[in-house]
Amino acid sequence: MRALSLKHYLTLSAAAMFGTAGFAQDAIIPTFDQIGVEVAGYEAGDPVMTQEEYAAANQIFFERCAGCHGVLRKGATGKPLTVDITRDLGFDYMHDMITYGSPAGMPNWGTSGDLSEEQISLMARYLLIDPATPPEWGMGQTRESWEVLVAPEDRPTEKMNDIDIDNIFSVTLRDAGQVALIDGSSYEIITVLDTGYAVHISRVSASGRYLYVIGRDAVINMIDLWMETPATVATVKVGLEARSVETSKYEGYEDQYAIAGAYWPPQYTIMDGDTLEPLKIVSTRGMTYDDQEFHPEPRVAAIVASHEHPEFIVNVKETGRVLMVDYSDLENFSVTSIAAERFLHDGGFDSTGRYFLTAANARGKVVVIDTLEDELVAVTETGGVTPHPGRGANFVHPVYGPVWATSHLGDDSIALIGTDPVDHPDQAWQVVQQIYGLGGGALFIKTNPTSNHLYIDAALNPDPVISSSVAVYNIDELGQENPEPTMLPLGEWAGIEGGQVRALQPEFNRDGNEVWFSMWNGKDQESAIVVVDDRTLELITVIKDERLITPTGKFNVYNTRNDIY
Ligand code: DHE
Repeated sequence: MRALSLKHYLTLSAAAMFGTAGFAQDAIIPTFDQIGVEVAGYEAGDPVMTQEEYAAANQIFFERCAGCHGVLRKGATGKPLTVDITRDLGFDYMHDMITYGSPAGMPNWGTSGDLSEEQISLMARYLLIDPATPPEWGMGQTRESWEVLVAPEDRPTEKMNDIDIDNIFSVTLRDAGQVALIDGSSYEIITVLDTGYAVHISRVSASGRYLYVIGRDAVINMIDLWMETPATVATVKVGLEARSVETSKYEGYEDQYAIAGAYWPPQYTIMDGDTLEPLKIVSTRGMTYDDQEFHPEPRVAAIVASHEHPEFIVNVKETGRVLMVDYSDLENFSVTSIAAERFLHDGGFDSTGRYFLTAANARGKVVVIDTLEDELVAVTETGGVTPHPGRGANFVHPVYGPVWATSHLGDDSIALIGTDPVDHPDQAWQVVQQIYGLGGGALFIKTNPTSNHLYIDAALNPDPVISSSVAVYNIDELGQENPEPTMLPLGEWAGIEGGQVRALQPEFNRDGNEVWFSMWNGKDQESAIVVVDDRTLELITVIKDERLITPTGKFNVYNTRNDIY
């Protein structure tokens, strides 16, 4: 059953990324005897597939498989699928694996009806031939894609609206290729803006004026919140597939630079913070941190902006390196490469903003980086399966002092990790307590400095009651033996008919007294946003609007720009 929910998570890399993006569809297709594999129904001299089948298989692979296995199939969250492995495993093994899935998280594409028998046979054959390499995306293409819609000199010199900008929520409308800006005070949609495909995250400039959003297709929109109605003032495409964007936050460099990380090509791009003009592109290809073998596809995962130095902190997934990218001199450019752990994914700061805690998710660990000293402090086993913190949650534990928490995609455990090496040195970077949410499939966890509550979703749980509910712990009760969470039945409160609603990503308002949840449903079904009173845990309102198509991530301007979570 868990496979179903994982599939929901992974069926995301869109056609927009590669399928029609200039990807070389013609390939030299070997015959079955050339690859040394027998497949019933085919002669030894038959090609493994036709050119048309190859094009169709490329599309399916990028849409369904690349997020986990990697474009070059070197493996990350999913197993490696290079031909030395797949030819040994053989056609029948892969056919069965694609059909039935595995308890380790491989979705059951066949028995779920997502792929037809014909498509499964095609994909099992496709895996027997070398992966297609999508095109590179260098400065030429990046500059060509760059567009300034409103030049800095034509933008307002003061705020032209009476919106409380700090309390705007930027909400991803995933399958619509849009973001909605919602006023956190009136719950009204201020505007809906077209963006790249399936915006992954929103980040805010240090001043709070500009909002940057990045689609999976690596298109960035820079939105000016001072305009009468906030609108896009610049766009650029930094690759074919991407997940992260951030802006310079260090004193003296506020709003000066933006950075985006790409999954393909594996690289990051530093841009002018006012116009998105691309200034520098740096490849992340290189050696894995441990066995020091070359990796051709080390994807850029989370990026945060240091408060201690003029640096971006860049997670490189496959090589397991955290890069401290110094943006103070882009000509004489320097990067400190910290050997950490493989499969770095998401993460956030501790409450002081000095330490960056990030999940090496496929290794079940959290890596801690000291951003003042630019060094690795700890690699901590979380005790759960596939930690997935989002940016995590910081609070003061009644017994152990300051902690940072992560939930897990693969089980219901929540790890609380001590973050105070000065007053609680024995607990620092250790799991001090494990508590439990509603079930596996948890993606995000959140609290706020003004709150006594810790919220944990279970958005990918296969049970619709659990996936549409959240667990809430009273922080001051965490010192008791076996503390129990309260379950909030958000799905019931939202009153949505049809589909499997997933309550996703708690996000606080500016004042920290309300918490918002996306009620994420299918593209053709009703979705909503549920707003809960943090102090009473009662429903405040349900935001419904036909424009709210597949809302996923939500980012409150104030909390996002100040790293409050
Ligand atoms: Fe995310 C954050 C990658 C699937 C919603 N996601 C991130 C980050 C990365 C990432 C690297 C951290 C960015 C940062 O902080 O700079 N996500 C991936 C994937 O590779 C993956 C597993 C598969 C894929 O093909 O994309 C994936 N993510 C999803 C989803 O299915 C989600 C639930 C819905 C959606 O909109 O696509 C989803 N991811 C999010 C959200 C965040 C995120 C809401 C930001 C959380 C935060 O609070 O900062």
